[in-house]
Amino acid sequence: MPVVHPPRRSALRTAAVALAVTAAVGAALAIPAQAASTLKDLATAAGKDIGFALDPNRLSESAYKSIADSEFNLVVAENAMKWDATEPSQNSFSYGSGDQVASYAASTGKELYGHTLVWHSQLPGWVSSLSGTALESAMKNHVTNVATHFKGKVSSWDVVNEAFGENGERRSDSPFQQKLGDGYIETAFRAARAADPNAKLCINDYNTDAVNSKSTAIYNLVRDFKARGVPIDCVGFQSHLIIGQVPSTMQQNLQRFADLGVDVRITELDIRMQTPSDATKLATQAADYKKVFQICLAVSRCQGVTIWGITDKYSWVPGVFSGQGAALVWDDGYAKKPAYDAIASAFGGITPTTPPVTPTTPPVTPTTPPVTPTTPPVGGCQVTYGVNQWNTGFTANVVVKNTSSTAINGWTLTFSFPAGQAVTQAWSSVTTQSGSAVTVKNAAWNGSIPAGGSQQFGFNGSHGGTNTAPSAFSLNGTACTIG
Ligand code: 9MR
Repeated sequence: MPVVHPPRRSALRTAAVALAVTAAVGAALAIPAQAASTLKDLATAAGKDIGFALDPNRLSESAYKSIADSEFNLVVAENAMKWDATEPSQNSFSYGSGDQVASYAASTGKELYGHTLVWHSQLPGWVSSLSGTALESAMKNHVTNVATHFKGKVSSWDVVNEAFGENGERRSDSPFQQKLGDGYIETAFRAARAADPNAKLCINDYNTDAVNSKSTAIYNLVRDFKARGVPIDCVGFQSHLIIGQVPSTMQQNLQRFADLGVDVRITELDIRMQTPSDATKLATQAADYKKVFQICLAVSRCQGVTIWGITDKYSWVPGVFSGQGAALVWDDGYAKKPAYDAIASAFGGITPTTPPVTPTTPPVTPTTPPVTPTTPPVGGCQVTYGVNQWNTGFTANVVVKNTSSTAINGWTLTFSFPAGQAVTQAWSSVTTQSGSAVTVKNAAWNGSIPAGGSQQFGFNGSHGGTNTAPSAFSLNGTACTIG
């Protein structure tokens, strides 16, 4: 009976690290012991990722490291896994900085997001000088090597970044587009799947947050890939925004992608303003940050929000948009801006389930199963089983809703696979399988389901060509309806 541990986020380890570091930061900054939960605690309790773009060279700065450690459950390399860093000359791979990011993720219990395999920018000159099969082979070789190197560490990859132009046409200044034509995206996704079948594969872009020509072009690409069985699991919306301009159609946009059967994620959030900042602009920015988080919370397939850095001091914005900046959540001196509390309030009503920690709390290993205090009978439940599949594999996203009038504290969901499917890797749960019978217990942090509320988990699985969905689910022994 394979025992499947949650790979995306080891909740207990994360909680232990978070709380220990929170205490340390609190001491360093003289925050009272009963200081509010960190953003990481809040996001984790809500079942969402909260990420940041890391420059590993900044970890030697104690304020940077303290915030990085305590406020985020996901990390992405701001630059360290890009082509110019990982393959500066042909077939000569250098993973020094990327490995630093991966080690940081592992040592702090954070999910590691991969950015990015194929992009026209930060691309060494030797790549753009190739064409035809030489370029295609070099692209496949790059994808294969990098995805293989980080296999088992990176949960999701931005396989292709910024492939589209503003009017929905393919970007014309990409050597891949110019020399390989439209098919290069599919080639890259197939190579990534072959190299790391368990990583989720995403396409990522900017100015796609609203329903517009560019996002519709990506929507059409995803729909086409799904129809033809080309592997794709997720879509990233960079969300490099300007204060006062969170698109009114953003939630609708994310939802329409989710309805195609892919996960969605805000991948590079920052919200810039004309500098200098003032109280009014910062208040607008705070409200905008809150809106973006609320949108992700409202779309069940939205995996989370990644902020493109920590401090305004190191943001890319002023270097590119002259006279603009102050786009992040911590200012140049690492003070929290109003956006911090606004993000926390977006998670309002979600109480972190992490227990209070004492200095003597022993370290918790990632393999420790969650403690399920009680599993009272459930009055009613609904299960929504969403699947995204390819030849012999699939990713399932399962939402468990408590339709009764009493809260559930600790849950076990059982179901049977009808067609020989097997779970290979699960997250946000502890999942076991015996024959066709699957038992899913809540993770430590998602055991509570308020009346009318829901929790979700997911897993990767294999199938033999037929992937019929389970026909019945029981929650704590009670049969659920299927949503
Ligand atoms: O933040 C990154 C900055 O340090 C780099 O100089 C820049 C080079 O292109 O890339 C920045 O990150 C970009 C990301 O990789 C893709 N989306 C846009 C981001 C901001 O430019």
